[in-house]
Amino acid sequence: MKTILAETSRVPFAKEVENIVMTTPVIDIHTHLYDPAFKQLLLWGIDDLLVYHYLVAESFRFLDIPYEQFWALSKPAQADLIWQALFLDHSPISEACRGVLTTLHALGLDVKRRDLPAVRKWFAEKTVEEYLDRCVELAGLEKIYMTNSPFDDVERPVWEKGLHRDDRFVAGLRIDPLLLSWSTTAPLLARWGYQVQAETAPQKTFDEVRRFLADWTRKIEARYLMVSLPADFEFPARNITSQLIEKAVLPHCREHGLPFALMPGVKRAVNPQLRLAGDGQGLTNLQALQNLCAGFPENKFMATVLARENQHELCVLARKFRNLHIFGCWWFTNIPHLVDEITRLRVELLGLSFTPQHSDARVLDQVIYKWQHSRRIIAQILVEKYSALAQTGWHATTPEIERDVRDLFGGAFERFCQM
Ligand code: RAT
Ligand code: ZN
Repeated sequence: MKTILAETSRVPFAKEVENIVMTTPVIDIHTHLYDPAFKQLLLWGIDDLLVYHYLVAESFRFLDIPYEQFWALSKPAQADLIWQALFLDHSPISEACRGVLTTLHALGLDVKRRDLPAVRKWFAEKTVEEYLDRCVELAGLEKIYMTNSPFDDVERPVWEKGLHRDDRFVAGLRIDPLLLSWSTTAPLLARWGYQVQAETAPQKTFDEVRRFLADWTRKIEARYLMVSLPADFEFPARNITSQLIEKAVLPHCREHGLPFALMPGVKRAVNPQLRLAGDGQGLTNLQALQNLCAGFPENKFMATVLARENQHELCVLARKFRNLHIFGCWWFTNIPHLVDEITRLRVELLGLSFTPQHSDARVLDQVIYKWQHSRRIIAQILVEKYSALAQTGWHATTPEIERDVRDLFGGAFERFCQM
């Protein structure tokens, strides 16, 4: 009798938690989407969904055409090949394939017909404005963080000319070329009027890099600075990356009260022939992150790591340093199995003081599936955790659960930024 009662009282409770998690608005703290003012930089629609680099990599497991021949094709022709290889010739059960179908289904399209031309026709009738509203609504987004690079030749002129901004989009200043390719970036900065020297780096160079960062922080109203880092990243180290971080990036972030987001663990261009799809991952020595958090307590750091094997260590680091905010299941870790594992690790070690997910969407429509899939897993974990509390006699109330979910979906992150 007791068990039956416990079971029946659990069902409405689980439903309520699920409902809160599925409907609480999300602040998506890292994407590759753009404010529509950037025109063609904001990708959307079925062909862009199909040529997503996650799917390109998967399709080459089956395709036997030379890489160059694939890249020479038009986008719809590439999409046709990927559709054939990954959706028609085999069942689309990988996470990235499933994502396309979750998205189409949520939009009300009949995926069982397997009718790509009909899907294309449906998209052709949409305008970007109405479609953006629809995606934001279906994904339940409150804000979308962009990845903004002054080093991108298409993006930079838009900022320089000035734009009327959509206030759903906020900026993150991405600085990979500055920190990782100094020898080619220094001449660029010099051309843009900053007095930097590529070979020797006197204090004046670091001051000028700070001036560059301040100019762009102001121009785009950046909320944080961000870099992805190779798996062998070390700090401190006798190299220009380390010096630039210590003498330019960190003082800049302190002065402007901005977090510095590090994303270590990527091995760029493991197979260059796959282009954007050719990056791999590796284990990082997180001592570097520890050194940063411990050595610069006045700075705020954000981190997400690519290797599964680094996830536990990252949680432990976050327990030690309140100037570290961990976020997202990044890229190859954004698969249900690892989202479940990593989110459990984090909840059990950190409670609610982290951000479980970001979408990393490159194509607008992807926010629909990335958030739907992640929300389901997060809901399941929270149901279990609140149920475990209930067994002690501690019943989380609806307002408490709503507060907790708001924290996980951007509240904790925004508080961290304001600290
Ligand atoms: O997840 C991705 O789409 C990757 O290509 C990367 O963009 C990664 O997220 C990054 O920000 O470097
Ligand atoms: Zn990214």
